[in-house]
Amino acid sequence: MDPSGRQKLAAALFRRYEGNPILTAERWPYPINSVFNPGAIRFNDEVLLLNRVEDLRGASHLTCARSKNGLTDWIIDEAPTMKADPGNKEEQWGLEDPRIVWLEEQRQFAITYVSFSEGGPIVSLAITRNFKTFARMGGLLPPEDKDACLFPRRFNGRFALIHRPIVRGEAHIWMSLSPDLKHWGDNRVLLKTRSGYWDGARVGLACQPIELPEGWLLIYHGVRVTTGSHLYRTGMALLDKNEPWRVLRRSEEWVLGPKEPYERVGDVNDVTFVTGAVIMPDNKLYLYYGAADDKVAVAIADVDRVREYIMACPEVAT
Ligand code: BMA
Repeated sequence: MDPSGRQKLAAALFRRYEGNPILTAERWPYPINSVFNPGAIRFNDEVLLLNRVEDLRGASHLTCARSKNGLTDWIIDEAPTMKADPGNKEEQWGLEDPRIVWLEEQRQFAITYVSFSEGGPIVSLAITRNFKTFARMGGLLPPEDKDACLFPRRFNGRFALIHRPIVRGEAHIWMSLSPDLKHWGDNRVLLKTRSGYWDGARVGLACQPIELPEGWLLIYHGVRVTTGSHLYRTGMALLDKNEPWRVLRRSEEWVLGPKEPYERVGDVNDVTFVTGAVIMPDNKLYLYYGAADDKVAVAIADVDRVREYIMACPEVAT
């Protein structure tokens, strides 16, 4: 496929749900400032969003919302589902940006979220079966680290974590491996920022990795810094199925970026920040994202079109 054919496919890949935004502070069961950046998973035949909710002091906690069709009739927990523990220095300034994955071996859900510790943001892990009680497993790696998710299973005996530490001021996506979800090593850069591109300033994982016949679809955010704002957009890469530390392909262009008024204007303007994905029974990919850091929206793509698109993206030299 020539680049202009591919760019056409990229521009038409996602359709925004016409009822966006789907969750807002105005329609929340208790007083809050904003709701955004939700983890998403299918649970008991529903779509479950674990939302980042910013309270009226400016600290975040996590609250569940559930819907049968993933679009309307959301049932929202009446009180915070997972709150920061005030006695725990790891969580001093709240909990943010969860990603959810089903761990096949443990038969439980793993939630990787950002804890705001004394020393800066760190990636923490919690395990749950029911999204009511959560076993906290603590911080995984030193600050400053964000945008993390596990894969559903081990590779060559080890769990793999995608995350985004800041190293020498640079914000690339990394992968680390662990035999036990506690001791992490073999840290390596997975995907770098591309200077001059839309993802030149920062990159970070978006939602949980998605398994396709071709490999793991890595959806990520990229940032361009302009005189007016930080533009947060979404791109894709393809990782090897058995050795996900090998990047096979990467999109040149973004597939979702701030365009609609609810994405352009909010607490932080010009942000589309994807954190959750589900594949629905009709083979549609629903991407859930924070819009302008104060509401939740959803964009929908056909999984077969996504596969066609990522296979049309340039191969990455390894
Ligand atoms: C990132 C994170 C996200 C936020 C985004 C845009 O660094 O802090 O929580 O949505 O910036 O402001």
